[in-house]
Amino acid sequence: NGTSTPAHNDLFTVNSPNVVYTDNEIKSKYTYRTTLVNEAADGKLVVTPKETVYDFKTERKVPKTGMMLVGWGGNNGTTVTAGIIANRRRLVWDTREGPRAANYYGSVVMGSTIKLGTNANTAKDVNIPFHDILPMVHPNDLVVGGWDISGLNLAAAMDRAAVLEPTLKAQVKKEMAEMVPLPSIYYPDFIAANQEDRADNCIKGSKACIEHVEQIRKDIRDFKAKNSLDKVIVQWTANTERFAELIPGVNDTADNLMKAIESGHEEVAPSTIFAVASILEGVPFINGSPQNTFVPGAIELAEKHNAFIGGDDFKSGQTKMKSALVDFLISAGIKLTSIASYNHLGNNDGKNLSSQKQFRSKEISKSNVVDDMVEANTVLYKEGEHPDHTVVIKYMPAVGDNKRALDEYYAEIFMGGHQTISMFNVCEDSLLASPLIIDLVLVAEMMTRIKWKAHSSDGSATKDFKNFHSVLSILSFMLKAPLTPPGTPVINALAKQRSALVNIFRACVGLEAENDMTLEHKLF
Ligand code: NAI
Ligand code: DG6
Repeated sequence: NGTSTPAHNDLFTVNSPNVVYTDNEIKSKYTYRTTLVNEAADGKLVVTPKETVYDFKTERKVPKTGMMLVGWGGNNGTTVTAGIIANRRRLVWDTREGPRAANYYGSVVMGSTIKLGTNANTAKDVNIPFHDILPMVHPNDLVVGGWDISGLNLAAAMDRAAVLEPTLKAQVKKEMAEMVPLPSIYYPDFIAANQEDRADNCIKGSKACIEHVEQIRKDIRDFKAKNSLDKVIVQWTANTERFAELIPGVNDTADNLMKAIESGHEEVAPSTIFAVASILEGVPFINGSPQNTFVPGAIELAEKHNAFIGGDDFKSGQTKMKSALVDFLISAGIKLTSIASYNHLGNNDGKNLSSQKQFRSKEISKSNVVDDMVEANTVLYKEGEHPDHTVVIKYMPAVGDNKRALDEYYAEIFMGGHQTISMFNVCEDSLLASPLIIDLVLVAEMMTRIKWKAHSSDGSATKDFKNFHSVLSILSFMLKAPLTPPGTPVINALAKQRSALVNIFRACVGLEAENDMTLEHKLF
């Protein structure tokens, strides 16, 4: 269960004076080209190309990595765990449609490719698995553990989730039965009252306290030591909490948040306790649910400790489609005027979301996902103008994990005409979310091994190599409401999110950002 790879066996090497390989590192020099726009006194725009030269260095040793999930015994937690075991053991199982084999479909890292370049002889594109662009952890090597307020072992919890085929479950049952979630912290006011009957595995105390932070820190350290891990990543895939109230003096700064925890303030959520514990332990923490875990004080704490955080809310089925489709409509010059999004589901997530305060957290994260695309198109939309956007979620136990999402997109087209797109999207919730959990861990881990330095004459030079900003906005592709460093823009458009991820990784091996000009095929 988990191996340590001493050095990466590169699929390719870059032949350039800007790229140096040492035993331990890949070093690249990369020229980042942007465009600055100034408004002159006469109102005209003056546009100046800008270049900044960066050095990147990437650690080549792939660490033995642990993934600790909060909410391990839930639908996502059990499905991702069984999926990793099935892949590691290359399992094949029977279904009524024939045999099925383990795969990582739906993981951008494991299931998609990157164009490396053009074949020097045939001029055809050469594409490589995304996973091979940098020396990344393989998900089969992840050691999985975590916490849950429900004490069922993972085999029983997998049965409760009712997601996977019985023929697959039978093959992983023995291994999963030996996995038991650690007791967790449960503050009943933060999740729906209808979850109370599964809360049988709780650490004493029903509001924030420093002992809870210390217990979670100890759990992380013990897990790391027991499994001889180099690194651990913690991820929240537990129930959606209500939003915590933002109160000056309580959660507005790092110091106030720590004082609020010490004094047992009622507005500190369990997810924030996990975030604080991870930050203090120097372990990346990712929030896969929509609540405001990262209150300003938690973000400041992460910055202070140079720790990585990412969030919020996995972008799996309906919203992923939305962030691709709306980008297409608006970038095609079609004026989207309303989006009506309805979905019903019957899993425990849906049960929790049938409570108004928890639904409100999800409604917020699902509603803001088109803002950047609308704001960017000043031809179609006046300042402040926005398409109508409604989000409805209903709990229908019968459909279980097979969420049904119905969306109507209504748009104005040429000469007063209308285009209506109606979509029926069956999103097998946990099967779509599980690969995202893996991607978030793999990319977050990779980011802990990349350092940068700027050497430039425009004042942005840095003397020493540094980490990326604590808030890992590079994870946006997998998230509905991407957290970004304070004061920086949020990108929701799916293609832009992917392009940021791919191109930052390319820069680390000294390759130009992917562009689709293909001049080599257009100029003869
Ligand atoms: P689930 O309800 O099956 O699992 C959540 C688990 O968290 C449960 O086992 C519960 O006992 C546990 N839990 C609750 N509070 C806890 C705490 N304080 N500490 C430890 N464990 C705790 O839900 P599911 O389907 O696995 O989803 C998990 C989360 O991911 C939800 O918040 C959901 O909204 C979010 N999400 C799910 C997506 C999907 O497609 N499945 C996509 C986007 C977000
Ligand atoms: C229903 O909206 C419940 C939610 O937890 C979603 O299943 C989850 O957030 C995934 O949403 P989406 O919009 O990414 O499919």
